[in-house]
Amino acid sequence: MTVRIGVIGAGMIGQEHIRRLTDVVAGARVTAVTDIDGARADETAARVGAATFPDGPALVAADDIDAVLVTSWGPTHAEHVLDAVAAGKPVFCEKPLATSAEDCLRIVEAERAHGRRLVQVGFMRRYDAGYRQLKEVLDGGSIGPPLMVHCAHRNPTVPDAYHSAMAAQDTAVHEIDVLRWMLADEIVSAQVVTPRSTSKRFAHLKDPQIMLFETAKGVRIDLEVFVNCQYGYDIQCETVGEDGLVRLPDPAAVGIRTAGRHGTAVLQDWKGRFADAFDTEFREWVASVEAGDEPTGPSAWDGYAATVITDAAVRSLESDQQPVTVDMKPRPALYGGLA
Ligand code: NAD
Ligand code: ISE
Repeated sequence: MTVRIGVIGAGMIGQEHIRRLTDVVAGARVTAVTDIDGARADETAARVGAATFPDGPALVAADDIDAVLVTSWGPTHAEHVLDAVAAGKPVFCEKPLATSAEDCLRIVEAERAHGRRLVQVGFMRRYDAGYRQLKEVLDGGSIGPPLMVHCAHRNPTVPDAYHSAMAAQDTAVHEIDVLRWMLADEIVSAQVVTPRSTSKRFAHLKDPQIMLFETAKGVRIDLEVFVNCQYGYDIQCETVGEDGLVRLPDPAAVGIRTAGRHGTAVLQDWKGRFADAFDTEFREWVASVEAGDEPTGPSAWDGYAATVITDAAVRSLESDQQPVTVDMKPRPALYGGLA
């Protein structure tokens, strides 16, 4: 069976995923596209031989769409995901699941009422080979119980619309998800402190930021988010345990020796850094839809948890930079235990 996918939002990542579903992932076809920019929807649909729909609700309701991909702006995610759940269709939603904890909980409740999982959230780092190796080492126990995690998330630059709260909501949210999964532990408090800001961007943007998280088991996480670091896209993660440490590998790159120097190029964006992770993420999601199984990737609950934790980080940043307790509801049985 070929899974017929309808895409809501044909912007930057929508185009990436449409290309991936068309050229890379077997067993899937993009058969419908909608975008509030009608010309963009028409041009994209024509390119892949899909139909154009006037809006999200019409696309979700169409009988010949098996599954839905939501890649529109964050504030619109909740309505499209809720429509898909109401129609009983599997839905892959790019992060964030929704922009408020209340909307995330509405999705969780709708899915619980449906009785099985339909929603997967686009936290692609769980599919990155390096993070998967990190988790294997932690689960294998060779470095002992984890005590501390040191991370950095650096972007060379960000668009003008990026504001200080987005360091947590848009950027650190990836570490928040992948560390909950990797450690199989819940984040219970968040604090954001700000060093001197870079002079390379607007004075109102607090960049870099240092985020400090604590887990239920007492693991301490420090995360540097620096989104105008200039030199490249750089993701670092080192976990220190009782008996050793494990570090995320840098992406493979040739070493170049020239003009008295030795070095490797640094990637410039998340598209290149996580290209393989995105491919694996969609292969596994399409396979689950094709088999009629529940998705195994990040759930609506994980989307809710990430939003509640980023809310706590933003409250810390915007108040007195003190630790803020994460106020999370009890986890429903539908979502099992922490992975
Ligand atoms: P974008 O602005 O480039 O594209 C969004 C598109 O959605 C636009 O074409 C817009 O016209 C359309 N749109 C908005 N609301 C719509 C609606 N209700 N119905 C139909 N079309 C609608 O944005 P983007 O950079 O592609 O980001 C989209 C989402 O993907 C965001 O939630 C973002 O956080 C997420 N994202 C994830 C990653 C990742 O690493 N996983 C990377 C980038 C973006
Ligand atoms: C962007 O939206 C992403 O999701 C990228 O993965 C992240 O690195 C970047 O900081 C965000 O702006």
